[in-house]
Amino acid sequence: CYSSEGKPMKQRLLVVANRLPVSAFRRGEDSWSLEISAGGLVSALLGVKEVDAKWIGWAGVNVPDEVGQRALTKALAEKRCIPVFLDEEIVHQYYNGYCNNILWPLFHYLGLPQEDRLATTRSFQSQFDAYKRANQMFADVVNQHYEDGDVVWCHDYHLMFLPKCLKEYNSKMKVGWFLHTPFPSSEIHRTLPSRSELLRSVLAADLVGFHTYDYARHFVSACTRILGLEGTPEGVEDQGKLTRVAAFPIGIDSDRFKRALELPAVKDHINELTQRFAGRKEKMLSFSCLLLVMLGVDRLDMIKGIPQKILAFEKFLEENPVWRDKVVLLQIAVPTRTDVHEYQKLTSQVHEIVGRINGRFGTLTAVPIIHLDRSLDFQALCALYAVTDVALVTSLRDGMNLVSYEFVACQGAKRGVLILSEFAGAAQSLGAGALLVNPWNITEVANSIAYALNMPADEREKRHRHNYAHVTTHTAQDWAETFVSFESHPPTPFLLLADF
Ligand code: ADQ
Repeated sequence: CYSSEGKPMKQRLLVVANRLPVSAFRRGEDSWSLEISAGGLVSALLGVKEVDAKWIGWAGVNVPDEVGQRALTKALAEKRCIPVFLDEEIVHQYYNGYCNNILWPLFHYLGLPQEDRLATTRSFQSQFDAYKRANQMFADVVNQHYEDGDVVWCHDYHLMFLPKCLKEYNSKMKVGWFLHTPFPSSEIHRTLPSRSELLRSVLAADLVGFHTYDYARHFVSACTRILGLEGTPEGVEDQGKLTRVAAFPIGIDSDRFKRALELPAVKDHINELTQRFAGRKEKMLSFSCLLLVMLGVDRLDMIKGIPQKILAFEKFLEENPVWRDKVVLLQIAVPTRTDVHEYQKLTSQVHEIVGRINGRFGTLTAVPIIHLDRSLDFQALCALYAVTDVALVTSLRDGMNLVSYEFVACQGAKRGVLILSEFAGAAQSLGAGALLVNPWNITEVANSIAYALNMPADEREKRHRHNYAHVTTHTAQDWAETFVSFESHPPTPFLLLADF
């Protein structure tokens, strides 16, 4: 595209996600304050060159009145954001219901909560109708702002119905869809009552992306087995129309972490943490550092396997008495979906297990587990990653898991060990450097903790070097750029028919 002066024009990109990258707080009838939430997706898109991106999504607040809606729209425009207004009822049915109660557990192989299963079955249809209505509302807003030549990039399981709605508005619109969670085996997907409608809606997109080849293959298998369509090396074909399917593993903005470690405030944090655990100093085996900290940083969600991780740590303490007062597990868990019964139960369960283990192995001066139900600011998080000796990422399933990447990015000096679930997408990229574990097998995880703590320095160095090279060369910016420029530079087809 060229401007009237003959200069190349930036490609316009409309990013559509359930949530905008800002939180809105109402200060008066027509006044709002906004707080940017700097997530992976935001920094990924900030780094994409030659693209002029705008965000479309829900601001996370109910704004029933027109005055408030107009004022919020204006305030958001300055941040290049465009709101979709959803009322409380639709949020309840679409977001809490269909997205978080049905698709999220299903895509992570967790099924539905036993006691809610029948209730969910009964309310399924009304929640799916709300899901479609909400997706149509997103499509209406995209359509109002779309200009010829724009690329529309839809994100995640909340918006699987969106590609179809958009193509109904304009079949020439260029539409991509990316899933941040795993796409499960077709045997799991086929249990979903709306299985075919969702697949067909996604297939309306021109390009469909996943974090790993396995998820992409599962998706293609679901289309061939459930819809009877043809899988090709490039994707899925339906009556001559090809939807390209490919793997686009996400990364992080590793430079942001490197820069943070140079900040005086982060260095102060690191010193504070080092002193905080000074009482546990002990020169152990291969570690030249004196502080033995194991770290878990997760959203407090069933998929993250927090209870399993803590039970594995208990097993490790049980079987390795020599380490009992020399190692501490810091588990930082940000509460999410706190109004949902299952999540409240998870929180109590974690508190109960931590209390029991601390009672069992703690002393008057120290406890083996420090568990915090809270979020940490970016600088504190970087400092924690930097002082950690062993990171424990034991998700039961995870689309990718960026915490494992962030830990590696902050370990320049320390060469700490990453223990990583084989069920996290990250296992495919960091598998050669990490110790891979089955998070359901607490004996295996406990043995890996012991192995990590005793690992010779040269092995730690080798493993770290592998992971660090990957994290710093496969960044969030590369991820976004590859997806957006896919049409002009498609990579080698990866799906061989023999694979499915
Ligand atoms: P999430 O499930 O949120 O993302 P993850 O990829 O680990 O999982 O990202 C979590 C982010 O939240 C990280 O940037 C981390 O630093 C931050 N975070 C977590 N706990 C925190 C705490 N206590 N304090 C402060 N920050 C905290 C979904 C999918 C993932 C996929 C991403 C991106 O579930 O599998 O990797 O999207 O596609």
